[in-house]
Amino acid sequence: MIAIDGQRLLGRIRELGAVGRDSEGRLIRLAASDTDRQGRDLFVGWLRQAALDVAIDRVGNIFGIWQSPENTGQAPLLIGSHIDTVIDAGIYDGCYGVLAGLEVIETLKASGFSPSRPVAVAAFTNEEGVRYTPDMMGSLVHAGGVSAETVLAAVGTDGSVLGQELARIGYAGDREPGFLKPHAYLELHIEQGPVLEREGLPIGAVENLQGISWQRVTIDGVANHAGTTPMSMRNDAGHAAARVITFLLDRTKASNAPTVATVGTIRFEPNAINVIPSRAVFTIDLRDPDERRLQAAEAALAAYLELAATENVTISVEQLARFEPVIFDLGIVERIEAAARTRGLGVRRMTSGAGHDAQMLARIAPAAMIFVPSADGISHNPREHTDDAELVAGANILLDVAAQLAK
Ligand code: HGY
Ligand code: MN
Ligand code: MN
Ligand code: MN
Repeated sequence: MIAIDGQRLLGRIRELGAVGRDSEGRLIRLAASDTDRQGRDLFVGWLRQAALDVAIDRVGNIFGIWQSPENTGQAPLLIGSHIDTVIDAGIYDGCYGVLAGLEVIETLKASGFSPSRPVAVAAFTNEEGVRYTPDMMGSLVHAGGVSAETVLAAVGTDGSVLGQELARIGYAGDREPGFLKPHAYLELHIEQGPVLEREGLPIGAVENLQGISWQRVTIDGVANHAGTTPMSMRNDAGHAAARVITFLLDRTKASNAPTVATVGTIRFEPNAINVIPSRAVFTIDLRDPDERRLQAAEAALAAYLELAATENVTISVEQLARFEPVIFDLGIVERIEAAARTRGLGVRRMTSGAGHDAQMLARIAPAAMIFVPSADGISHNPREHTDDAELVAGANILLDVAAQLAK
């Protein structure tokens, strides 16, 4: 059985993981930032070294395509993920899947394998959604879920405009988004959760992915003096926010359902120790594998926001992203399981708690994901870790399934 060049893959993961460190050593490559450009430049350099055709579309999605005159008319097998990161990130989230995709292509090329169709690797723009919302943005455009114009006009948390930033960093490409219609899509990713490690399994065959609802809540009250204003006479945006957040998290925890709720950002205005907040702005990340349960959680939140608004404050909600749960292609899931067993690797089917580009590509092609374990289930954290042997094993499963789908 052919196998990937593990040292080359691991070396590239570490080399890309060193790009975009701030003065405190934190890894930050937010979409279309200068550090994102550095990561992109490194990746494109590797694509060119591998003699792949490089294509960049208008929203900055990068493709490395291995094609021959014999197969260039066929729909390609696409392997992808992302190389943008969250703030203070680990080095594996997204990058592992992109670099493993490149590694698989280089290994297949070197082995003399001649695919019946092109094989391409993609790094999609702004999967993380930290600077611009929604997340999985580049793959959503690729799948036709939103127009390039809408996305290029997106205003970031720093007031920047995505289209201008992509042009500034040299990644406003000329290809029309969606130009590459995949025959099938594969994504290899760290699990970012505790399941595989807890069960001592090296491979996850991901069969579905939970729905996601991102909202921004703005609560407006009246700034007043912290010392002179009786509690009964306050329009306290901070107190209302605290009540909504406590309700949401306590209710979700008490439900014992798979639903998860996160309030990851919050800010008060004027944000002074002795001023009753006039405004509170916070974001909500709600997820559930079941669409009905997700809708029920959204409805409960909406009802409570109505209630909170009676506390002399006004409340407005902006929906930042909303994606339904996704079921992946059973045929590919079965290939992943069979490939793992052939290599003597333990495997189980599982749900993805995290959002991924695969959930967008699943709209236009048969798609599935391969997971490898995350130490302590930690991710979106510099402690993110997966053992070298597990990283190589996952990439070999990607190789085997890719070879089958490209034959
Ligand atoms: O939020 C997510 O699940 C993804 O990592 N953007
Ligand atoms: Mn990711
Ligand atoms: Mn992520
Ligand atoms: Mn993700």
